[in-house]
Formats: sequence, C-alpha cells, structure tokens
Amino acid sequence: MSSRPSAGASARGPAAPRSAKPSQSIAAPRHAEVERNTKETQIRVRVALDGSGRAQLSTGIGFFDHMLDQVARHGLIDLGIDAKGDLHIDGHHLVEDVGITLGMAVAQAVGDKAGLTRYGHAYVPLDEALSRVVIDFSGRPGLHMRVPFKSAMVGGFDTQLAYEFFQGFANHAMVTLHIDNLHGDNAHHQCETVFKAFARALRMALAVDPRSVGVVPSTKGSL
Ligand SMILES: [Mn+2]
Repeated sequence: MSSRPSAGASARGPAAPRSAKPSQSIAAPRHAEVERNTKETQIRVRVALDGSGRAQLSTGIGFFDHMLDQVARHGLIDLGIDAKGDLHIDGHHLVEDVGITLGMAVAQAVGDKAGLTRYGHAYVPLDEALSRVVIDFSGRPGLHMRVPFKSAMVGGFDTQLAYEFFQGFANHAMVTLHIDNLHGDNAHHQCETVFKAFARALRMALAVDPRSVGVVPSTKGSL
C-alpha cells in the first residue's frame, strides 16, 4: 500500500489541503477572464480550458448563444460570456468583439504552450451538412474560411458574421484556422457544423500531450 516515497501526502486519503504543484506551467489551471470595453460593445469572457462543457451565455443573439454553446459542449471548455453592445445597429460589432475577447482569453489561458498538442482538426456532420476545421496554435494569426452559406440570416444571426467571429478569434488567439463547409443546404446546419468542428479541433489542439510534458511543440523552441 504505502509505496511512493516522495509525494508526501497520504496516498488516497481525503483531498490533501496542499495542492501538488507540478513544475510544468501546462499543468497550472488553464483559465482566464478578460473584459473588453469599447464605445460599441462591453464584453466579458471567462474560459476554463479543462472544463466539462458548461456554458453561461448572454449575447442578445439567440442563435449566436446556440453556437457558443456548441464551442463549450464539444470543446469541453467551460465558457462564460456576457456581451452587451450596439445591437440596435446590427450584430456586427458584438459578434466580432466576442470573437476578439474569446481569442484573448484563450491565448491567456494557454500560456507558453509547453506540452500543448498544438494542432487539432475535426470533421463534423449534421444531416446533409459537413464541415472541416483545422487549427494550429502557431502564434501566427490566419483565417482561411470557405463557407457558402445558403441563407443570409439564421434567426437573428447574419451568417456573414461567422467570418467576423473567427477572424477576431484567430487574430487574438494567434492561431491559424482553416474552415471549410464541404456540403450543406441548410444554413443553420452549415453554421452549426462549423462551430462544432471548431470546438472539436480546439479540444484536440488544446489537449496536453503526455509524451511532450514541458516541451514547446516547435523546433523554434517557442510559439
Ligand atoms: Mn441547432
């Protein structure tokens, strides 16, 4: 039973008061809270990368909340987003700024990327729709998005704003992002497969690689 000479804590007793503090930064709690205020929008984002998919969302655009919910659920990220803005004009500033603020929060939570898987990809279908998202935590922002939406609006969400969201995210999370909708006749389905595939790709890329503890996944030595 007693075996491990180190550790110091009782092997399996009730949660020890002192939290074992591994030396690798990747093992630190990966969460962040970012507030971003402009004359157009006031956005507050909380992320916990090692969460369970819980979401608390309030953007004022129902379909956008539905999409962000997919990011949390399928990315297994806990996500709190409170966004207010000039929706009396349209959703442009708010959706773009949520992308920016979420990107900032993810970048902050990821830290120095030591031990990070770095790359992630996913194909996600929803009935007739199929999308593929590939992400690289490269440190170089880039968005390559080809989604021929079949409708301009889904509920109160202008489908053009999906591009603005991902552009804001890529620029501030410092990721390269390739997004392709391969098939799709229904814009709700198209958009949902994009956000779900984004979530799954994110989950893969953000996973800690147990074979690469403390190592930044780049021959440059930094990302
Ligand atoms: Mn749906």
